[in-house]
Order: sequence, then C-alpha cells, then structure tokens
Amino acid sequence: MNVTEKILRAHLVSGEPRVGEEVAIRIDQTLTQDATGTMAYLQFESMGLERARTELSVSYVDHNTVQIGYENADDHDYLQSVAKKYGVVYSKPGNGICHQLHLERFGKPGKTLIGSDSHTPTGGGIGMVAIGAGGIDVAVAMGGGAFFVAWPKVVGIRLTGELKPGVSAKDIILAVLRRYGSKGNVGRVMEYFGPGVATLDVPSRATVTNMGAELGVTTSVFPSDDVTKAFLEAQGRGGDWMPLAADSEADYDETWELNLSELEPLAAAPHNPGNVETVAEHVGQRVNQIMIGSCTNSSYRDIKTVALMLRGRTVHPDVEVGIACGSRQVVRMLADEGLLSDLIAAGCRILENACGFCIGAHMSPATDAVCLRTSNRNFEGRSGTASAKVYLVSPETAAASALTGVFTDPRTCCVDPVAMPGRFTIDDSLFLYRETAGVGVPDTEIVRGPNIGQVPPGHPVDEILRGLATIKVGDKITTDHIMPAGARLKYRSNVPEYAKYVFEHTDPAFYANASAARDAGKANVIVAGESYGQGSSREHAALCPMYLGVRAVIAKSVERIHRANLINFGIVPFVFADPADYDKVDQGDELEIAGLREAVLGNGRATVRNLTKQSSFDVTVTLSDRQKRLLAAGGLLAAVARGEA
Ligand code: MIC
Ligand code: SF4
Repeated sequence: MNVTEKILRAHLVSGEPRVGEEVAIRIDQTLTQDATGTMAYLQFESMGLERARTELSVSYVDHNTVQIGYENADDHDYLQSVAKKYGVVYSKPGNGICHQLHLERFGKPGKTLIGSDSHTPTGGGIGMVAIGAGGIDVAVAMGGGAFFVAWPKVVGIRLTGELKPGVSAKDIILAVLRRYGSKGNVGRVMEYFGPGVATLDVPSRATVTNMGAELGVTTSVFPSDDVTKAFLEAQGRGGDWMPLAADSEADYDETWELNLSELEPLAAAPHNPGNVETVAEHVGQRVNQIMIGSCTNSSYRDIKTVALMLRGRTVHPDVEVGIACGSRQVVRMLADEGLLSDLIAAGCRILENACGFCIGAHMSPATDAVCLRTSNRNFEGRSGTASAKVYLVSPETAAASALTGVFTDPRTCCVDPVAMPGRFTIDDSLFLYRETAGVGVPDTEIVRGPNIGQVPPGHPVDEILRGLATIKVGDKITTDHIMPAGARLKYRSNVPEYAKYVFEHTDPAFYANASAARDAGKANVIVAGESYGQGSSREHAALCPMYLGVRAVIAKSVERIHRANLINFGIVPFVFADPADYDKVDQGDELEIAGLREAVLGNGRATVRNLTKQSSFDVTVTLSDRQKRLLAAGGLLAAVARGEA
C-alpha cells in the first residue's frame, strides 16, 4: 500500500475503497480559521452538541485581523467564547497562520485532519491525510461525524536528485503545476516518494503539499521519516512521531518522476497558479512590489533565507517589500538571532504574522503594479488591485529581486541552505483552553456582537425549476470571483450583508438581478465553463448565492470542495451532458427544468428547456445516496436536524 491508502484504510468508516466511490472516513483533528470559522461554529451550535468530539479541534484567528471597525473583533470574541464552551483550542490573533501553526504544534503523522480552509493539506508535509472542506463539514466532524470524500486516485510523484542552491520547494510545486495544471485533477491525491524526499526538510515538504491545493487535488502527502522525526523532536513533540512509508512494492494509479537536480527557479504568471514560466524568461523585467509570507512560504527556513540574502544590503528604492512570518515561533527565533534587525535594516516592512496581503486584506499594490509574491494564488484582483499582475515565486527569487528591483535569478546571489534548528523556540501561550480541550466549559456565555448573524435555512430541491440564467461565466471561475475577500472579508459572519457582493467584480448587477428574480419567485441559475469554483474552501461562495435564490449551477465541470459546498447548501451542481451545449444558453435566458426533484433524486439526468431560445439541452448530476438526501432536505444542516445526514 502507499501512504495515502494506509492512512485512509485505517480511518475507513464505510464505503468501498474503489477510485471515485464516496467513502466515509473518521477524522482525528479539525482546524478552522476565523473567516470560515464563525459560520462553522454557528452551524456546530445549531446541532445542539455539548462539546467537540475529536481528538483535537483548534480554532485559529489569522485571516481577519485588520480590525477596521468592530466586525473582526466581534468575530474574535465570538470564536473565543465558543472555543472555551465546546472544548476547542483557541489560537489568538497574533499567534500566526493556521497551517504553519498546526504543522509546528499539533499535526501528527498518520492522523486525519480536515480544515475549513483549502490549504489544510499543508499537514501532508508530516505524513497526515489533511483535507480542506467547507465549514459545515468541519462542524459535522467536530461533532464526531464522518467526513465523506471520493476514494482518490493516488498519483505517485517520484523525486530524485537534489535541489541546486537558489532553487527551493516552491519551484518543485510550480513544476508539478506546470505538469498537471490547475484544473482536471479532482479526486486525485499527490503522494511524494523516492530518494529525493530525504533531501527535503519538513517546511519544504509543507510548501509542496500546501500549494498542492492549486492543482485542485484532494490532498498531497509525504512519508513520515527521520527528517519528520527530527522536526517533531525539535518542536518538543518527538512522542507524536511515527514512521510511515509506502511499501516497497506499493502501487500508484499513475507515477511521474521529477529530478530535483534539473529544476530551475519558476514563477506562476498572472492570473493563475497553473501559468508556470521560468524566472529566466523574465530576468530584468521591472517589479514594483514584493511580498514574502503566506502559509506557503513563511517558515523559519524561508524567512531566515530571505534575511540572510538581504543582510547588510538594502532593497531597491523603487520596490516596496513586505514580510509576514508564519508564526510567533518564526518571529521570535528571527528576533533572537538578530535576523529581524537585518530585515528591518534592509528596508522591509514587517507585517503581522497573519494572512494579510495574501487575501487582499493588506498592502494592495498600486494600479498596474507588477508584484512578486511567495503566496499560492494570483487570481485576478485577489491582491485587492484588479489591474495588478501578480507572479508567484520562491522566497529566494523574491529576495534576489527585492535587491535589484527587477526579476532576478536567485542562483546568482544565493546563500547556504538554512539548517533546521535542534530546538525551535516553543511558546504556546497564545493557545488558550488547552487544559479543557475536548471537555469544554459548558456554562460559558457565548459573546454575540452585532456582526454575528445567523445561518440562513437551506431550500429543499423544488419539483420544477423555473428561472433565469442570471449569470454566464467562463472557465476557471474561482471562489474569489464568486465571493470576494479583501475589503469584504469582514462580512463573513453576516450573510445578508456579504451576499451583496456575490460576483461583485465579474458582474456588478448580479446582486440586483438575482434578488429581483428571487423576489419574483424565480430560481437563479449560474452557467459556467470548466473548473467552476476553483480555489478556496469558502462555503460563502455557495451560502450567499443560495441566500440569493440560486438553485442550480450548470457548468462544464465543478471543483471538489465547491461542489461539496453547493450540495451542503441545497444547490444542484449540474454539468452539461455535452459541453458544447454551453453555447446554447446566454445570460438572461429563461430556463425550465420540469421534474427537477425527480431527476435529482433519481438517475441524475434532466432536460433544460431554454424558453428564450426555444431549444433544449441535457444536464447530469452524479450523486451518492447521501448527497441526494442532503439535496432533498435542503442541505446538510437540515438533514442533520432530521437525522438523515
Ligand atoms: C484563501 O486562501 O482563499 C482562504 C481565504 O484561506 C480560503 C478560505 C476562506 O475563504 O476563508 C481558503 O483557501 O479556503
Ligand atoms: Fe491565509 Fe493566504 Fe494561506 Fe489562505 S492562502 S490560509 S489567506 S495565508
């Protein structure tokens, strides 16, 4: 067996381990972050359970830490009180980014983790099966429920050779993205094996599994070996280690070999992480902004590398450089080693150790700026500036270019590889309620400021769909297009308010058109191309459209997490039976599906009549029995209430 199979089989609750079959797996650990967490805990509360029933659940605050106005702070108070009451560990704002912290302090090889954030697979860097999911799926897992996922196709990526100086883990995952692309990988797990694995430290492995999210895979996994052991020991957690490797004759559904020695510095060009080019192609091109950090590249290893490259020098006068470390551990170690001082002396802006710039909540670039960022997503507008051109690069490329103000190949100026410390600085003081984890303090009063809304009720699938193709979009529409973050992020706990911004930048009239149709008793339908719903796990990209009366999506294909979120909120994720029929519908067309409920609960085939064009086309939806029950009930929460989930 391979590592993925070993972990999944050890956690299998029900279902047949056959590629594509939906199985239920037991979840050992959960994590939430604040932007998805408030809804997840509101949903958890509505389930009426006394406490979290996992081995460990952690609530991190790292996304909404800007606190312009009362909204973010209200969310923090709500999350803190809920964590205390229900036996969840609470990570205070300022502690760091959820994935970096979870890797440092809680992740364990061989365990399952689900998190309400698409970069949860970071945990795969230490041999966990760590999967991103919607908040409500995490709420169910916290309540002791299983997590449902298609048994994956495991792609074995055999690493050979060794990285050359100046080339690093970001270049590995960019090479994988160049090979596999950012669409069409639904239902796969990327498992790394081979002699090259031992040459990579844990933070490097975590960079690779983290950004595996951009492939659209279920997760990515490394084995747990002596390198993992040394990392956990240095975190004072040697007891959490266990060895885990694929059997020598393990089977993979597919394999691909990547020679690390042949890699060169790479960059994902605007506006998709799958647009991979070489840094060499851009050398000399002017750069305006450089941002270093995010859950992909904010480890001690990464930021120390940058500090050593910038030591004794200053950043180019025409670039602004921002640095956000992943955790207090990283900040404190850099400070104690004098490296923070090097960064400050070099002219970097030191940002809070939080998501910040990565999600467009801080340091949006200037109009038309060219930016190099070490984060994982460069979707159009995500930085907060629609016209900015964001390239995703390694910390080494970022640092080299910071000095020159132009794209620079870091092989020309790299430093020795940073060795992992024998002991990391351990300071768990911003993790609250560890003593009552799994038990809780039942008489805690939950704090609900005015920003804490309610979860809107779902809508059982109708007998007939009569409505409008309210919007028609193209390929690779991300959840950032559907539900923008950045300046709108503070409305995450308030669905009626947040819903005003659905498709804000794609079609500013969407909110008005959809609300008008809904109020006139019509269903709204979203028509889309390939890979609809790429990117984040934010269930608001389903929840807010549902609130606006969206009852179906008709796409050429839908990405995994978003598809699950649509079903969880009662929206039918149809695909065109013949993708060419995408051309048979235009925005604003009147559509009708007679026998919608029968089709959805039956064989999953329906005919859409386009009343405007006097034509018709077929759509399909493949659902497990459980998913049919959810759609029939009006979503997961309603099904839980009826005891049918
Ligand atoms: C992201 O990187 O897009 C986020 C913000 O972390 C999201 C979660 C969210 O929208 O809250 C993710 O990746 O799941
Ligand atoms: Fe935070 Fe960015 Fe990572 Fe999302 S991708 S968790 S916003 S740092």
